[in-house]
Amino acid sequence: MSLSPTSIETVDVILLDVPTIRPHRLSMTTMHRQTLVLVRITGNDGVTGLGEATTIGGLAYGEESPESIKVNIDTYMTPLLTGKDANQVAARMQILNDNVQGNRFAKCAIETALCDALAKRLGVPLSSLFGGRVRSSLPVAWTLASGDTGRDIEEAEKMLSLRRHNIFKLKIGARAVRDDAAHVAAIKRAVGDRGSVRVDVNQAWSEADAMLGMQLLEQAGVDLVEQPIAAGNLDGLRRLRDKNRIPLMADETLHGPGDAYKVAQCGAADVFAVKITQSGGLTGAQQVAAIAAAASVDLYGGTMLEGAIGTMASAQLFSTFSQLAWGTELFGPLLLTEEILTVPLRYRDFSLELPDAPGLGITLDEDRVNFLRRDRKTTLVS
Ligand code: MUC
Ligand code: MG
Repeated sequence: MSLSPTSIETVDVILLDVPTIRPHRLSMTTMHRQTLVLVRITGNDGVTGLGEATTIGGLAYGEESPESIKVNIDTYMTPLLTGKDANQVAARMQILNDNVQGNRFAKCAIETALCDALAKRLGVPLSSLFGGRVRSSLPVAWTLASGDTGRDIEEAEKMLSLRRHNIFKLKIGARAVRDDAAHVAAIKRAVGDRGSVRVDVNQAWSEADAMLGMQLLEQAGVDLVEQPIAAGNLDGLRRLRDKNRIPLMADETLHGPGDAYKVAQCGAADVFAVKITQSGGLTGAQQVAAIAAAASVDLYGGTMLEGAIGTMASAQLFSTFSQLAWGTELFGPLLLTEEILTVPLRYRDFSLELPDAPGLGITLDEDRVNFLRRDRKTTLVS
């Protein structure tokens, strides 16, 4: 089947401010709300593709903020896209990469929106553009990050009884190592063999802290330690791996295939947390997975706590990975108080199910989106 060229007419970026269901504490920030960055690209055939460039905590986590993503797309990327063929996704991304340094999250949202629209025009799920699915549902972890041990245990019990999650990732690193280890050990004792307990330190430890922390966590029965030390310290990550049995996962260290290659070559991680945004898009994330496969590194499907669009875009790609040994953490929409889809994503039996409809397979609830958008007041007035 051949597609006739479709000219890109509009690229819209909107910010939605959505409260979280409880404070979400990471070592570098505490979130009370999430700012979803949504991108819509519409062609002259009237087909619209959706993408998302959401990050965590303004500039606390990554180098792009919601506001910088919007201004950079509006000012620099949209003029490179409008009037060009929407169906030549690789050509569109090449022009962006030739003219715009960095800005991986923004590029991810644009690539996702172009792929969503192309898959809709072809009448296939987005996963078909990346080789097709090898699984129709994905295991989904839940992050325990209330900051309170008792509350975290209650939350884990609730998730187990709902059969929503049996993999728990604990956010640590803000407290002293021994205090954090005691908090994790109490949760692991409560969960027992009913679930997997893992930790994410978000770079907060020194190498010496990490050496102690990983030993205490291994004794506590923790299955995986994510990004214990600074993103750029590959030698340190390798030394930690050499001296500990507990598997080590790289997250902030990975910004696309170039980093994945270096980490694999240095032997700095047992597992890659693949994120579509940090990888600069779906193609970059697919390349990270290919490097992992070539280097016998395990995979985990990561999140930037995106809403439904970024979560489903990630799920569509991760469904094509031949191995996904550590599952995913695609729970972002469940952390938010507001639903922005006409039909919510389907979480059940500890997994997220993939829809069969074309493209991302989701439909935005435009009334809710309009209600939540940051510029609503100006929109109403103008
Ligand atoms: C991260 O560092 O992995 C993923 C889950 C969560 O709670 O935070 C994110 C970011
Ligand atoms: Mg992480």
